[in-house]
Amino acid sequence: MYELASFMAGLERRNPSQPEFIQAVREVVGNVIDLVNENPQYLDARILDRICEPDRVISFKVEWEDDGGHLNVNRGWRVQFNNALGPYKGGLRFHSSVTEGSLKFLGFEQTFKNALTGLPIGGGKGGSDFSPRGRSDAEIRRFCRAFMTELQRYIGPDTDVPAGDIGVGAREIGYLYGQYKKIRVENTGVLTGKGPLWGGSLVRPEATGYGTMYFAQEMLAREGDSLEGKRVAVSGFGNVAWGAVVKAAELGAKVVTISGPDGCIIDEDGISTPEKAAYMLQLRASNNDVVKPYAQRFKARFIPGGKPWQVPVDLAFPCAIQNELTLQDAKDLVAGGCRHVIETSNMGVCADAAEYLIANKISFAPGKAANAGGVAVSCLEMSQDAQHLYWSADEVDGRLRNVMKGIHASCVEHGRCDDGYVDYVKGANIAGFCKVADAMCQQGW
Ligand code: 2IT
Repeated sequence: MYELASFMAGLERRNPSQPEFIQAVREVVGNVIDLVNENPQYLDARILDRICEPDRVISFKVEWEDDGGHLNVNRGWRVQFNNALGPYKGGLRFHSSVTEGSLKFLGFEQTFKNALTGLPIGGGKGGSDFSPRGRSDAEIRRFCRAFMTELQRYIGPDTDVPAGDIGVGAREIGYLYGQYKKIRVENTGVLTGKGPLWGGSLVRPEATGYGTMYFAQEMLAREGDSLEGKRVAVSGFGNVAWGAVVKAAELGAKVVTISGPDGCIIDEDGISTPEKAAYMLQLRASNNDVVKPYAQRFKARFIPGGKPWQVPVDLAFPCAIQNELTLQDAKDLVAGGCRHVIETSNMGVCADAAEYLIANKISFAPGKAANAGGVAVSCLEMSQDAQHLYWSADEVDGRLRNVMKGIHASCVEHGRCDDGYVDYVKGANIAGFCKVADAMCQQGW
C-alpha cells in the first residue's frame, strides 16, 4: 500500500531542489493513489515508484561563440521520461529558467499528456539554460548547431523525437535539423515542428493554440454554451498565445489581453485582426521578449509589470510559463466573473490556485489535457514523415479536433463528480496514468 505523505517524503529526499518536479508529481499521485492502492497489479508492479522516475536524464555541455568572438558555455539536457507508449516525445525549451528539475517536471507531465492524446508516443523533454533574449540570429544559429552536435547521439525517429517549446520555434528547429542532417546524413522525422517545405506538418504552428480553444469549446458545449461573444484573457505572446488568439477570434470570442515579461497589454477592441496576430509573430521573432511595442502600434493600454488576470473576463487562458497564475490571480479572476480557466502553459496555475478554482467549482482544465494539441499534431507530423507524404491542412485540423474531443471525453468520464461538476484535473490524471501504468505492467520489469 502507498501512503501519500511517506511517498512524497521519499520523492523529496531523492530529488532535492526540484520543487516543480515535486509539485507535478504531488498533483498526479494525489489523484491516483486510491486507485493504485485498490489495484493489486499496480501494487505488485510498484507502479508509483517506477512511473515517477525518469528512464534517464542526459546532461551535456554546449560550447558556442557569440558575435563578439567570446566563448560561452551552457548546459543542455534531454530527459527521457517514459517510453511505455511509444518513442520519447516532447519539446526543447531554451530559457534562462531551465534546470534539470524543471525539465523533469515537464517530462513527467508530457508522459501523461501524450497518453491522453491516444497516440503512440512516450514522454520526454529537453532544453538549455541558454536565453535567446537579445541574441542575434547568427548567435542562435551557432548555439543550435552546438546543442545538436551533442543531442544527436541520443535521439532518432523511433527512439526520441524532440520539438519546440519556449524559445524554440520554426527558426531554431531549422538550425537544429540542419545540423542533425550534417552529422547523420538522413532525412527522417527526428524532430517535429519542421518547416512545411522539409517534412513539417501543416497546422503544427497553430496546433497548441487551436487545440486549447477546441478543448474550451467542448467544455462550453457540455454546459450548452459556446465561445461566441465571450471575453477572453490570454497571457504570453509566443506561439501558443498566437494560435489561441487566432482561433478565439475565428470562433467569435474577444481576446482582450496578452502579456510578456515586461507587462500586460489590454486591448478593448480585441486582438482580433490578422494584422494584430501577425504582429505577435513579429514580436516573438525580434528576440526582445517584450510586448510594450504592441500598445504603441495599436493604441492599446500597457501596464508595466502587470498580468492579465485583473481584467474581468469570462474565460482565462494562461499561455506563458509554469506557475504564472497565483492564488491571488485566481481570486481576482473569480471576483471578476471568470468561470472557466483553461491552463494552456504546462503547469501554468500554482497548486494552491488550482485547488481554489476546483473548490469554487470553476471549470478548470489542466495543461496536460488542454495543451495536448501541439504534441498531437507533432505525432501526426511523425506519421506523415514515416509515410513520406504530406496531408492537407483540413485533414490535420480534423484529426486535431477529434483528439481534443477525445481528451475532453476522457476527462469527463474519469473526473465527473456526483453533483455534475467535472474535476478535469483528476479526470486527466486518472485517464493518462492508467494508460501508461497498464502499458508498463504489460511490458514487465
Ligand atoms: O509541451 C508540449 O507539449 C510541447 N512543447 C510540444 C511537444 C511536441 O513534441 O510537439
